[in-house]
Parts: sequence; structure tokens; C-alpha cells
Amino acid sequence: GGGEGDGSVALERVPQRTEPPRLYQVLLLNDDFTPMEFVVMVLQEYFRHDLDTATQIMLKIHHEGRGVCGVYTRDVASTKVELVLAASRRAGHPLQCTMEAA
Ligand code: TYC
Repeated sequence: GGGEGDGSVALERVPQRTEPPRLYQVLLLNDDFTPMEFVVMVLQEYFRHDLDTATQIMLKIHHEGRGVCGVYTRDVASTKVELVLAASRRAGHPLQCTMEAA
């Protein structure tokens, strides 16, 4: 609102002017060393896939070289990339995770 000289609160809906946020795919890349079980765990724990879906996505990455783990706003996607990379390095794996505009 604005303009309520008597102190009342306007309940009118103001026009929506904001654009929807851009979305980003978070991708995992294949490599020859990261265990399949670790990739499946990452897909379950960080991207909330069930075991069956996580296994399917892991095998797609294994065979095609890369695959989409999920689609998120920029900050959420960036945080997931950093968390996955940190967990992979902590476990001693070379797994690569990246994001790109959807
Ligand atoms: N290629 C790996 C292996 O044979 C498995 C793997 C799958 C690694 C997906 C990374 O993003 C990946 N152990």
C-alpha cells in the first residue's frame, strides 16, 4: 500500500513484477575411479533420489559420460555442487560435479 493516512493496512494485492528465478542443472561427470556405490549415495543424500532412481541416474552417467542430478535455483545448485565436491574429496574420490543454466 501507501497512502493510508488513517494508519490502516491495505490488503490489496500489488502487481507482481519479478521474473521467475533462472534454473540450473546440477550435473555429475563420469570418471574411471569413483565407486558406483559412492555416486548412488551422493544421488540419494544430496539430491534426495530413492535407491532405484539413484542407481538409474548413476548408470546413465557411467554409460553416457554425464547426467543431471536435479534442477535448482542458482544458490541451491551452487551449494549442492560445493557439498558434493567436498564429500568426494573427503572420501578420496575424483568425482566431478558442475552446474549449467537449464
Ligand atoms: N565409472 C565409475 C566406475 O566404473 C562409476 C561412476 C559413475 C563414476 C558415475 C562417476 O559420475 C560418475 N566405478
